[in-house]
Amino acid sequence: MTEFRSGFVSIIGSPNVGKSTLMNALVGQKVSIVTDRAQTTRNRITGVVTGKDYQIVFLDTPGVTQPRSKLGEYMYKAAFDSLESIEAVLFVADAKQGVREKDEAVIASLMRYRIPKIAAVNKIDAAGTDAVRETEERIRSFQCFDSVIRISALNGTGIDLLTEELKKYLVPGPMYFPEDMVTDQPERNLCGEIIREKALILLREEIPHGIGVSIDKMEVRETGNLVDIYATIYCERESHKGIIIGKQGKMLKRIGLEARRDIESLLDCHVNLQLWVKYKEDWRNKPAVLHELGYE
Ligand SMILES: Nc1nc2c(ncn2[C@@H]2O[C@H](COP(=O)(O)OP(=O)(O)OP(=O)(O)O)[C@@H](O)[C@H]2O)c(=O)[nH]1
Ligand SMILES: [Mg+2]
Repeated sequence: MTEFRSGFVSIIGSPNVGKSTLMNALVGQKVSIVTDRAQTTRNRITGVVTGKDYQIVFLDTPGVTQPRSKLGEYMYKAAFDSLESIEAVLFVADAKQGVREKDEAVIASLMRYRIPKIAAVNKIDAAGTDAVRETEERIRSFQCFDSVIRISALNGTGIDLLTEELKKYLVPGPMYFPEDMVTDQPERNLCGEIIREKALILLREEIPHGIGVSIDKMEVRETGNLVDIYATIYCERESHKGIIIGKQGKMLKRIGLEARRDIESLLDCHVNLQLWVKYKEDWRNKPAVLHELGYE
């Protein structure tokens, strides 16, 4: 019998390059939220892939940027702390954007860690051949990557190849999570993230970055197949409240409707979702609020 092999792989890169989309593709299920905006992921999110004789535990991390608030510092730390005691790091670049200064800064930071490094050149479906080649060549020129693989996290190109490559770095070890588990996030957190995703997608302008979601109560009704969820969307400016609620409450209703649909399929039951909006000045810099929203 072959020995069981396992290991942790951190997914690191600049904001918006497709790290969360990639983790969802690797896991085969949506465990991390995705939007077209930078700084969507705020926490380290675990995604688990289990095969007959192996298990890979992926850690999706917030895009690396210079922190501008206490929340930003927390996100930066979540990304780099994930590099402790792992088997490999998966660096992601966006072929459409190429290797920018900020991507180079991430690579430079990674070079300090003596762990195997794999690079994924993502979004090859949307970038021209020259852009893909240039991005790949530039990444190779750093000479710190064990391999560089072209992928499209969106349509699945190269995902199997990437998984095979990553399997090489697993070591004999335990099954860290039960084989049917795809993430260690409690349902409560997943629900909060789904609401945040819908709000980010539906709201434009400056507001989204200042949004936080707390699940205040989640209760199964005694009558059966129904869960009541009470959640609050926090914003950091008084004026944002009205925008999130919208004319005659339309925006909040839409956020609630779309979030409820996803939460129902996640929990596989009916959901009664009640959303509130509260203003908490500059909450991204307040340790107590950050703690309340799960950014510890
Ligand atoms: N065309 C194309 N778009 C992609 C691909 N992968 C991701 N995207 C898009 O890129 C955007 C950002 O994706 P995310 O997965 O949220 O990126 P991220 O790196 O996790 O972003 P942060 O969490 O903010 O750091 C979304 O609009 C995705 O749909 C891809 O392979 N091809
Ligand atoms: Mg992300």
